[in-house]
Amino acid sequence: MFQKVLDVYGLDSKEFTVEPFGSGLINHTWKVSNAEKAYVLQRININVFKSPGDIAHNLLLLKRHLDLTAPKYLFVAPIDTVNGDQLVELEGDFYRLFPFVKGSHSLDSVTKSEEAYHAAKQFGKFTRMLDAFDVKKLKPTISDFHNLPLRVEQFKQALKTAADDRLKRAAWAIEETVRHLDIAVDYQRITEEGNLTNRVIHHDTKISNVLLSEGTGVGLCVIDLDTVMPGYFISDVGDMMRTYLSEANEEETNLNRVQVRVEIFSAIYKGYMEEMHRILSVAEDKLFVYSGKFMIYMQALRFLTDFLNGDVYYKTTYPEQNLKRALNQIDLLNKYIAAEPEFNEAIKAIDLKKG
Ligand code: GN1
Ligand code: MG
Repeated sequence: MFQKVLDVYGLDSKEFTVEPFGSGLINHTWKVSNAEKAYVLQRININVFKSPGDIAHNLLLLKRHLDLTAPKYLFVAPIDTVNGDQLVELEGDFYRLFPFVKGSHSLDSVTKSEEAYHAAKQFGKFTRMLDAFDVKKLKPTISDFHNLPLRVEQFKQALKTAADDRLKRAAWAIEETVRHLDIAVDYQRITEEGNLTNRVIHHDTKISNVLLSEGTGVGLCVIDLDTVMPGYFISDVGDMMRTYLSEANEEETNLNRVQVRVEIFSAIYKGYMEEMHRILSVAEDKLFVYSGKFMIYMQALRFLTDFLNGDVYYKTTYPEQNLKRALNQIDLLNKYIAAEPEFNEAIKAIDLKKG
């Protein structure tokens, strides 16, 4: 398979080492490298991304826009094949090849505030650089991806169809998820009031999706652009809260290790808002703290729904993994809510010189 795919790019697989790369739950990723050159090869999960062509379409439009408006901005778009395509179809699967950014590295977890700051700055910068781009031109690569009311509906549906033993094992998680339904009610109100603007949003802002300079640790760019599509800033900020505040991630089963670190919250706020505070409306600013609740809750719902559905969406390596992930996210949510007063104080202490 590797040879056939690399052929399309004019590369000889015999000259490269190919090894699994990264830790994504959806696509398959490999690093293709030798002493001189390095690439990242990815197979798109077409059960999730039903029209891979839409991803290529979006990235091409964004690349053209940035080539004109910000040629120095590092935008890691797929490499063209020898025929000038951005996507390769092979035996029903779809592949892309990316350049591996020299002198870069990525992290699997946030240990220091500066890491959160640089990452948040890169995600803020990404949306800011594309502020003048007509977001309506982008296709939703996964429809209703962060539509919280729809995720609630899918959860309710799963409750009706789940196997009895799964319902039993998930009883406490279900109770907690129902208890927090007000977060979805808030979302409905916020969107109905028209307080959120559609922007170019990344939708997967985990720390491993930012490349940092190997030498200085400064942010270089964001990667993993499959879910770049129209959306609300609360998705990107919320996913940073979800994945940076605790050093232990969603796989952690010892919930004592799940924490929310207020200094990391401040770093996310500072990094993101330094780029975005002139762009976000006052109504959007006020949703900064809400964004964490929104994303953590939605992820808890999604893991729990997948457990109830018999683990059909997320890759798993042991039987109750999706339930454990849901319990982790519920715990994180409860800790997040308890820390809200501290978050609000932290925001007040940061001076962004709004203007
Ligand atoms: C999936 O594959 P990965 O790890 O980039 C998921 C995200 C979830 C995340 C949870 C397309 O992302 O929405 O937040 O798992 N992506 C998709 O780890 O569903
Ligand atoms: Mg991803």
